[in-house]
Amino acid sequence: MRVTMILPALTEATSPLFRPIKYSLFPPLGLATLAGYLDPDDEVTLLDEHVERIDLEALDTPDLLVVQPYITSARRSYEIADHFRARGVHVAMGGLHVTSLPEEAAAHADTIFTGPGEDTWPLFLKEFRDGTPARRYDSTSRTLAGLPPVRRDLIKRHLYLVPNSIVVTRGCPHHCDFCYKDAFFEGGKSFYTQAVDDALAEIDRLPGRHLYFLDDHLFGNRRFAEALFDGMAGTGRLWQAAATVDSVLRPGLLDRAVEAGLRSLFVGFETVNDANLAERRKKQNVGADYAAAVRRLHDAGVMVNASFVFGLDQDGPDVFDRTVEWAVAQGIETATFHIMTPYPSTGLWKQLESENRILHRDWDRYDTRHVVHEPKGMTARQLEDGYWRAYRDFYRWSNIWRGSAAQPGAHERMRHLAYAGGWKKFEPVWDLLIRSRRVVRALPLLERTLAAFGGRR
Ligand code: B12
Ligand code: SF4
Repeated sequence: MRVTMILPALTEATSPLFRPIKYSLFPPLGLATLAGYLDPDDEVTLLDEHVERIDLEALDTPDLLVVQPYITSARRSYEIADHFRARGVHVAMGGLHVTSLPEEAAAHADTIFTGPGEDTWPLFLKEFRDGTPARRYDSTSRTLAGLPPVRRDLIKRHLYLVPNSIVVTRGCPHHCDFCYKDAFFEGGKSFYTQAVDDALAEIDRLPGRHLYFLDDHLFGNRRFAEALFDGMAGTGRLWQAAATVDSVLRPGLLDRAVEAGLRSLFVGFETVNDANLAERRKKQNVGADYAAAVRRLHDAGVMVNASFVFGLDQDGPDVFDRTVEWAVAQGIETATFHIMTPYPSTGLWKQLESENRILHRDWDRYDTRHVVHEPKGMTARQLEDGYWRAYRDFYRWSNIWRGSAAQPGAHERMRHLAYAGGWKKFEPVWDLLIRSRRVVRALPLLERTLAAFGGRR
């Protein structure tokens, strides 16, 4: 059987003028995971539009086309799907956006899948080969036991800065109401892990030193995380991951992660306004000492990538300056800002829709950089302008210097300058690397920065 798998991209990621490095960070792990279930004699092509041009007319006609739309690439995904269906190809579509809006997706696919694919995808493959594929498969049984190895041989490693991305858990134990998670995992478990040995075996298959765990909350299951970190200790890996404020503050776990090679952590602080947290059901952050969490990470030699959301209902026009000021004063190395974006079928979406505050359904603009809802404490204009100002202010050289001065020692100050400066200030250099199609050449530099400056001295 001939199978083509496509991860379509939003327009910005394919722009000939400027391509932000973030689109060349990670390979299409979801599709490479699904490819693991195909037979060895199936012919598979895996295409990622974020890093390669896809000329639909020039592509061969496969027996099966697999498309994974995110909300921001939904329009392009449907265009690709329609094109292949017109050529008589069976189109299978699944993932986050399909799960949010199955009826919308079903108009462009022969078969749709809701939820994670590990249970439904193998069943579909069997039925497809038998000539009896269903129109829709809903995932209910959730396990990562017996997961076939991810087909990393299909990934064009040289096109990515972080080819070694990996996920060893699915979902998260929390229930923030703006998050994709509860809707995506509805109908079954919403947080589960691989067996520790399987996760360690998957890690072993990855070449080089650097890893990026894309798990929503790598520290979410303490027993699993401890065993994983113990298994990784002494292997010389350097890695980055995401976890919550409360898990960082819990004694013990962070130290084991650092021993195992953790060098930078993505933390969802979300807001400096406590009143927002309860409203958005981010209960694990309520009353948490954010400053203590940053201190603890810095003391352990871990850099912080802080994530913040603007435009929550308790935010006024002062939120941008307050957030940037707080982040700079803590010496946070990198920050990601987002405009609050209600994804269809989340709790937040349902609330705003019932209040008639959803401005439009142009999914292209649901990219967390455009205002798509009617804010409460400011105008949409103030929100969008404030968002861009926050990025400019946070990454100003004067603030990078100030941030570095807040670090505990000279070593950390150097690291701060190298990492924060390198990340945002050299975007044109990243752009050049992307164009030369050799992004992976920057990986040793990232590894050296993490190795030289990270960890406990
Ligand atoms: C890595 C990542 C990125 C990377 C690269 C994505 C990539 N190459 O795949 C980058 C940095 C480019 C990125 C960018 C963005 N991202 Co992003 N990203 C993620 C992240 C952290 C991990 C994705 C991943 O690899 N998961 C692991 C794999 C194994 O799971 P999976 O891809 O979902 O695939 C499984 C299932 O979905 C299903 N499945 C998927 N497709 C199909 C198809 C079929 C036929 C079947 C059967 C099953 C199936 O089976 C797979 C195996 O279980 C997720 C968070 C998350 N936990 O998913 C956010 C996430 C996907 N991103 C999100 C967003 C909003 C964005 C941005 C708009 C953010 C921004 N402001 O820039 C951009 C634009 C994305 C775009 N191109 O349109 C949202 C999506 C919301 C939505 N409803 O679509 C998420 C969920 C984060 C969040 N919490 O809000 N992102
Ligand atoms: S902690 Fe993060 S991943 Fe978990 S539900 Fe909240 S936003 Fe989603």
